[in-house]
Amino acid sequence: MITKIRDNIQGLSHPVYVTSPLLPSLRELAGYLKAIWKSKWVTNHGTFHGELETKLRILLDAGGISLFNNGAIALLAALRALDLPVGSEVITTPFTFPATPHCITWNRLKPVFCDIHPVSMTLDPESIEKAITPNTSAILGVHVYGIPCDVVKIQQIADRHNLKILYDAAHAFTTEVSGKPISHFGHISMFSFHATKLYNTIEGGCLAYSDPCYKNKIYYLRNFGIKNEDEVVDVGLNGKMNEIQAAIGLLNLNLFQKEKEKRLRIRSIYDAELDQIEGITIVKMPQGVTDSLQYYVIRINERLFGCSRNELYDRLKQFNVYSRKYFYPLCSEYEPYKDLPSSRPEYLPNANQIKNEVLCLPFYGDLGEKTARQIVKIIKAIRN
Ligand code: T4K
Repeated sequence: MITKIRDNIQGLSHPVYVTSPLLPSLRELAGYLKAIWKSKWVTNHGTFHGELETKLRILLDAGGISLFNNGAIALLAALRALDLPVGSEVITTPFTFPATPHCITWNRLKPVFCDIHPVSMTLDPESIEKAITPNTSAILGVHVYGIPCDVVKIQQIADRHNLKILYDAAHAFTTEVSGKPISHFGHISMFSFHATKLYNTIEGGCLAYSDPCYKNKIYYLRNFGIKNEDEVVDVGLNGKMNEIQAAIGLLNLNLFQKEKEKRLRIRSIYDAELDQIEGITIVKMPQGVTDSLQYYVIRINERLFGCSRNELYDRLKQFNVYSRKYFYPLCSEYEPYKDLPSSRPEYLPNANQIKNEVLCLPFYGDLGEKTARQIVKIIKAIRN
């Protein structure tokens, strides 16, 4: 397994990435494929699609669930479903994947970046308050790494200013806050089922909402606005999940709990070893929050650790460990957004600091406990 020796540190024999998709067995998948082939109903709200929507609605305890072909299109449709005035401002975080602000912009809305909390790394309620103008229509929070936004304070702010709340819960599948499912907060939540997510349909995602009024609206937005063969009632796009994706989703519903257990074991190895290293802070869930186990994130204090996050990231690669710097750079630094007034670094001090500290380590069930221990050894050796 171990092939390279550099500076007396043993590297991994093959590249190890930040994640690896959870896949059902080919034998089980073949059974589903046979059924799809037999029926010749391959997409457009098929049987497996319906079955998956029902099962997810129960699992996530949501009033309604609408499946999508990916998380970004789901988010795009969710913003549209909120009926926000064109050109109005949507307050969001710069510490996220580009899909978040892009969906705002595609809806002809204006993203306004707000700073994040120094510990939770989610939207800071105080910064939200300061960013509100008469043109603000909504708050789009991201439960980054599955850490919930300050949902209670955000609700209070939204109530005071009559704003809609949308949550990008791409990383927060099955997260609960004090026993309450994460999708119970805000008007609509988006979950991503991309291959890199703990629960996946290869590509896919869904919207979850409590108010049944969104069900029809989202249905039309997902399928060209088609109501029936004679009527098109909205400017919909094609966001439909196909039957093969839904079949993988059904099979992975049987696997994701086991995957969580395996990840818990990997997490405990990392926790036990990394907690003692000066300069490393392990990102942990706040009290009362169930961990979605989507990412294993550490923060590097360059002064105490002895090298920067970037140096650690580069050195790890030399040992076949491919960590990721999610979310560096900030979205506010990307070409389409860098000139926005809200992108100025002086308004986003926490985000600008945190972007240089975070590192997502390889984290998935099949990583193996031995490899996790070896990764820790490599990190310790790099530090010394
Ligand atoms: N909002 C947030 C907060 C998000 O994080 C995301 C997506 C979205 C919205 C949009 O949801 P989707 O439309 O994607 O459903 C990856 C994922 O593609 C993306 O879904 C995810 N967030 C983001 C954080 O990570 P990249 O560009 O980093 O992917 P990539 O291709 O570099 O893959 C990362 C690693 O995963 C690879 O180094 C190896 C492993 N991998 C990847 C793929 C695709 C595999 O082992 N097998 C694979 O098939 O974006």
